[in-house]
Amino acid sequence: MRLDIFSLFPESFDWLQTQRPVQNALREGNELRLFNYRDSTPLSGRQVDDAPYGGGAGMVLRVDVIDAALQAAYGDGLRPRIVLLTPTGRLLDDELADELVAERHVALLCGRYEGFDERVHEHFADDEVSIGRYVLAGGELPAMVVADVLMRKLPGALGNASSAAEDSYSRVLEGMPEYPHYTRPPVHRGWKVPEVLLSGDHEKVREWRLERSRERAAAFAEAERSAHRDSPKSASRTE
Ligand code: 6GU
Repeated sequence: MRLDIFSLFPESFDWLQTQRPVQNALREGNELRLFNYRDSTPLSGRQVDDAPYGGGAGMVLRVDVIDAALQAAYGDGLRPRIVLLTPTGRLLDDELADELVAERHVALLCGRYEGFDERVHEHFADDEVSIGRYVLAGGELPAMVVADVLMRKLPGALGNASSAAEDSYSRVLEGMPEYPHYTRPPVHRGWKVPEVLLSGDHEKVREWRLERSRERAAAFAEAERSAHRDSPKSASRTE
């Protein structure tokens, strides 16, 4: 796939590009490109933002600046699936990641300041994605999260032996968390590795792991139910 990231701080993605799964994915023919809104802005002094109409704190990324960035990157040609990173977007999960990684070409647009002019949402965004219900200073960290989760799903990204297909929350695990892992030493401070893992009985190991995944899934579900019960939103409900 081809992944394009638009940001005011493209250099913040340097670290991401040193990561092994990303490097593997790129070697397999995938592409990661970075764009700086300032490089294509039609405004003088590399300006990209402006004060909000109607007043208020903060600055807003201008729609003409976003338009120019997309125009500079794609011209009038085929546009990628355009994903805005915004704290109010659709929550990122494994299902959304699978949906995005199936695309041939995706663009992630990072916001800063108070966000994008609303017309960017209306006229350019195919999707709006959030990585959680809290507000970060900008879309760069979320874009790295999205890029990481997408890249590791690409064939060859994790090396020969492993695959993201069996990760926690994947379809293979029926959306369940992964089972626990152990390695040497077999005993540390009296803390033992479960006997079955040392037994060499592959069928028993498989059953044990599935059972642990189910246990964790049940514990997760219970934790979510209790979080929901205790949330201020559900307190006002009569159900
Ligand atoms: Cl995508 N952006 C910002 N600024 N904050 C966030 C977020 C995105 N997702 C969660 N918090």
